[in-house]
Amino acid sequence: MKILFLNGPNLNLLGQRQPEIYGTTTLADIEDAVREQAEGRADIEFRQSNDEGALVTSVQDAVGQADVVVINAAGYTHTSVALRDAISATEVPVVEIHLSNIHAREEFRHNSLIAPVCQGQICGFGPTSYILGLEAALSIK
Ligand code: CA2
Repeated sequence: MKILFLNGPNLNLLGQRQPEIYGTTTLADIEDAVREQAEGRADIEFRQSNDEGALVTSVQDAVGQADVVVINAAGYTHTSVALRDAISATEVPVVEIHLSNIHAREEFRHNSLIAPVCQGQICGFGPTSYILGLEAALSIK
C-alpha cells in the first residue's frame, strides 16, 4: 500500500511564517509524524510544490505509483480548475485535507473546487488533519 501526500503552494513556509495562523509545526515535522503513524501499514511519499502544473502532473502520474493520494492543495484548492480536472480524470482515490477549517475562514476559502471530485474532505485539525488523512486513505483500500 502506497500513499502519496501532495502539498501545494506556500506549505514549505509552515512553522517559519505566520505562526499565529498556521502554528509552529513545519512540513518536515508533519511528514515525520505521518511516517511514524504509517509504520508497517503503508509506504509514504511526501511532495510539496508551489507549481500548479507540477501538482497536476503528480496527480496524473499517481496511477500505478500510489494507491491513494492525500492532497493539501493550499491556495489552489479555491482556484484550480486544472487540478480538479486531473483529480476527476484519475482512477486513484484522492482525499482532500486542510490544516485550518476553510469553512470558518474568509468567504473565498469556503469553496473548494476539488471537493466534489475527492473521496472526502478533512479540515480544521491542524497537523492532525494529515494523520486523519492517512487513516482515511488506509480505510479506502
Ligand atoms: O488550511 C490549509 O491547510 C490551507 O490549505 C492552507 C492554505 C490556504 O490557502 C487554504 O485556504 C487552507 C495556505 C497555505 C500557506 O501556508 C503558509 C504557511 C506559513 C506562512 C504562510 C503560508
